Amino acid sequence: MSHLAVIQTPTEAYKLVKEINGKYFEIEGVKTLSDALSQHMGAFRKLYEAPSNKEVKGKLVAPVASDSEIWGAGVTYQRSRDARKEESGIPDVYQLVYEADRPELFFKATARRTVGHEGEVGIREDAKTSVPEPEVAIVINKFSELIGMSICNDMTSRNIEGENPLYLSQAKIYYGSNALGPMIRPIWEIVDHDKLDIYAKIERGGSIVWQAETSLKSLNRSFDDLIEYLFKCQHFPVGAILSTGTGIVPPLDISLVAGDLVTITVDQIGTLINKVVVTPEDINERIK
Ligand code: DO4
Ligand code: MG
Repeated sequence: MSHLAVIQTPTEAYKLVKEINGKYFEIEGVKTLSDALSQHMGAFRKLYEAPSNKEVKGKLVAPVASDSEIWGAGVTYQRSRDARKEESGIPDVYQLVYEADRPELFFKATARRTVGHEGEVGIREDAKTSVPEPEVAIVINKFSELIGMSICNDMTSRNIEGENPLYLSQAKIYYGSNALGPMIRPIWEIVDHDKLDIYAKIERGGSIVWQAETSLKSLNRSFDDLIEYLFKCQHFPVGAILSTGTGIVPPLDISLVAGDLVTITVDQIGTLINKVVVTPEDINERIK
């Protein structure tokens, strides 16, 4: 078993390596995830699978390159549709998009806005209720080929989106709102990649306050369909990462608080764990 991992070394912020049993190895001719996603899958796979004994040391970070884009798909599971209808003052838009040919696709994050495994995810200080969205992320190259799969926590300020769907970007994109990782499993190593099980839990003070599971079998869209729409009238010179939507949503009385631990496990892909902190309204003043 192997993964595409991104590590931080003293000289490279986002170095792409091949992970085997916790050790990282150089991929000859490929420095970053963007290098990998700028070539056809066949060509990249050859480089990835070529034996390498050049071990590299570094700190595991989110599996992105400095110029990566992370997008989200929404209302792709029945549970997500029902939860949005329940929380929203304008429920019809969710029913309509669930049934429409065109999926909901939105811009979610850049590399700078993404934390990796064991990084801190934020809840907006000005939100009343915040939830994790445990999702499978697919990694797509420039030629719209599916290269691998990872795990995304599409953190969401629930009451802000619920107040008005036009507030979606504020509910979804803020400091600490995206976690991705721990690594990317190459698609050619995954068995039945469209049937994987997904588990999530929130722990508070050592106790589980919410847990749920679903399966990609309940995804209402195919990956091919999502990729086709994402690439319509768009150019992704360094590929893209698409989080495919959540099939598990906590009930309305569960909201994240600082100190919570969110764990998301996807079969064959891995386990992403993140601690929750508050993103202060004046974060811009605090980060100099
Ligand atoms: O419609 C709003 C966003 C939905 C979403 O992020 C999801 O279903 O996962
Ligand atoms: Mg989502």
